[in-house]
Amino acid sequence: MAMKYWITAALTVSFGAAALAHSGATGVVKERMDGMSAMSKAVKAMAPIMRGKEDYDADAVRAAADVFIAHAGEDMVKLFPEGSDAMPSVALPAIWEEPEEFAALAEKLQVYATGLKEGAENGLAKKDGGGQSSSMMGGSSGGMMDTGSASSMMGGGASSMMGGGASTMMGGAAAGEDKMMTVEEVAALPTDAAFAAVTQTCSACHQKFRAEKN
Ligand code: HEC
Ligand SMILES: [Cu+2]
Repeated sequence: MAMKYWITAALTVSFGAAALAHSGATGVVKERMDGMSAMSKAVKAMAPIMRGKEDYDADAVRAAADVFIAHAGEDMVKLFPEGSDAMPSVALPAIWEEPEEFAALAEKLQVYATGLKEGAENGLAKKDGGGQSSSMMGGSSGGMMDTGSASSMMGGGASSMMGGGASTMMGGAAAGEDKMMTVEEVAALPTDAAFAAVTQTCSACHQKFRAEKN
């Protein structure tokens, strides 16, 4: 269920992007589009790994995380100077009407991508080969967000994590609720859940601050 969920999120992010042409974009608009496109490529490159279709590769995860980190936070925000929404940009004026929320999402991307990088050795929640992540699965059940420990975040194991916890968390993120995890909390997640948290942040921002199509 949640597996399907993050795959959908990843595809939305990357395919939504592919359709956009940025012919005619110049200056900061071109610069931010290039940054976004680089992130979209990184998301696409991760998809087969996160699905378990390719061998897990922590170095590749860290490389992708670095791409997100490089284009997030303040580095992203500064490429959106007030009023820079003329064609061919599909940036919405909401960016400058609610600058704190926009900046918070850019920051969230930075924090989650940093957590993704730091937890790159965790591996996928569901994997056959008994990697490190299996040791994280046995914890007692507990609130997802109220403690920072990996075991309580895992609740009753991978299935409850992926079935309930993650989707609740992601749903909250999509709704723009601000329950932001810390770097440490994200780093304690199975890597596919951390990746889902990252791509959900992309989608949350696009939903609110980017026109659907150009
Ligand atoms: C804080 C908000 C925010 C976050 C987070 C964000 N984006 Fe964007 N993204 C935008 C906005 C706004 C635009 C539209 C820019 C424009 O047209 O001027 C955009 C545009 C894009 C585009 C189209 C680029 C083009 O050439 O026109 C792609 C692709 C994209 N984002 C991918 C991503 C990915 C992948 C992530 C996450 C890893 C992400 N974005 C995170 C706000 C965000
Ligand atoms: Cu473009």
